[in-house]
Amino acid sequence: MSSDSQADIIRGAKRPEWTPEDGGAEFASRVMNGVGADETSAPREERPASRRRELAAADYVSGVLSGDRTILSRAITLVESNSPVHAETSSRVVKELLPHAGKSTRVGITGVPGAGKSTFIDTLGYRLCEGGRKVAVLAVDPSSSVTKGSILGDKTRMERLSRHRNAFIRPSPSGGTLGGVTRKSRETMILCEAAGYDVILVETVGVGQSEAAVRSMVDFFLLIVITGAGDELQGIKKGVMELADAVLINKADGGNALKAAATRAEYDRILHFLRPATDGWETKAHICSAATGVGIDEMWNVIESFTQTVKTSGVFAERRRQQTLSWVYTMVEDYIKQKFYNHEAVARERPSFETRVTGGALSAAEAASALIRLYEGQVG
Ligand SMILES: Nc1nc2c(ncn2[C@@H]2O[C@H](COP(=O)(O)OP(=O)(O)OP(=O)(O)O)[C@@H](O)[C@H]2O)c(=O)[nH]1
Ligand SMILES: [Mg+2]
Repeated sequence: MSSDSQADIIRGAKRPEWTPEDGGAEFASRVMNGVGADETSAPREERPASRRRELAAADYVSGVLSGDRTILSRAITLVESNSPVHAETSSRVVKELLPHAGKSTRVGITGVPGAGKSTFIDTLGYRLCEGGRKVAVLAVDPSSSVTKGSILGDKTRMERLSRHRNAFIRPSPSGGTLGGVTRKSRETMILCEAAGYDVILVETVGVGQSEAAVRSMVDFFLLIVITGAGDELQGIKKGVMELADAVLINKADGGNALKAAATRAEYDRILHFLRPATDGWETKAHICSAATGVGIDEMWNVIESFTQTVKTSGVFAERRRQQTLSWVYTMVEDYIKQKFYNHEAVARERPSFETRVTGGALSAAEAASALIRLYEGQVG
């Protein structure tokens, strides 16, 4: 690849022509396109056999365990696949890797667009990698089937981290419902852990719906905000604040530094009245600049101190148990939802029901029960 086109890619102006597995050695970790919906249903064996030999479950397992990032990428592509052809191998791989997973610190990061989530991940992740940790970055974006590969633009923001040999960056899987995306992200997390990544940073990309999903798969949930109290503060839903184990006021640099201190006090006041997200842990506000690096180490110290506290109290293990259970039901719900919306009669009749409901001819409850009757095959 010429250095020109590489620069284009880094600026986000151009998509790389390589796929995760074929990526050049110039990138220690590869920011890859998500698996597109069509790509998933048209599996990879369509590629020339010489380039893409099918791997058996055992090859995936041993490759991931040995930390082979090419195999790890392929294993993730496998678990992200919606194709029934891959389902069996995929579930065998996950099952065999499960006992080797679970030892990382899982951190979810949310915040309004532009708050600096990606920049924070770049700065923190790079420091952790330099300190000898292995960092995997995932994104959860339920809308990514539309804005496919949106994290690619984040390459600009995670440029330093993406080049570090201890880092692995994986964009949001695309296609399907939030439940489906959550399943894929959880399984991706397990594969990364089995490959030796000991810090998993998950960025929520979609606004509004992915917070709870990400909260349900991480140990520590961080809300990144920017300076300015009052109106801006009100813009953040109380519900999201209640999920957070820390609020981080970013961009505390230049003329913003003083304002950040005031914002922090304001958040602390509000947090004081909210129910903490984690038993035995008080959610507090902190300050950093992801751009200059001020406050980043302190934030990591908070995360470590959190982990220690909840491990000692047993809250950590209990949360992970609950998360595993909720994972089961997320998958069940996802399955049922998909069946419902893919049901022929339901799909055919939905537009007409929607017109009648919005036009006032039917109540919402009537439309719902009629659709359910259709689904259950009862006429009338
Ligand atoms: N001054 C300053 N700018 C920052 C800081 N952190 C991020 N930025 C800038 O803020 C903009 C948004 O940063 P991102 O890291 O992309 O924010 P994000 O929250 O990931 O945004 P989305 O992924 O679009 O939701 C970029 O122009 C960054 O350079 C900071 O600490 N200080
Ligand atoms: Mg971002």
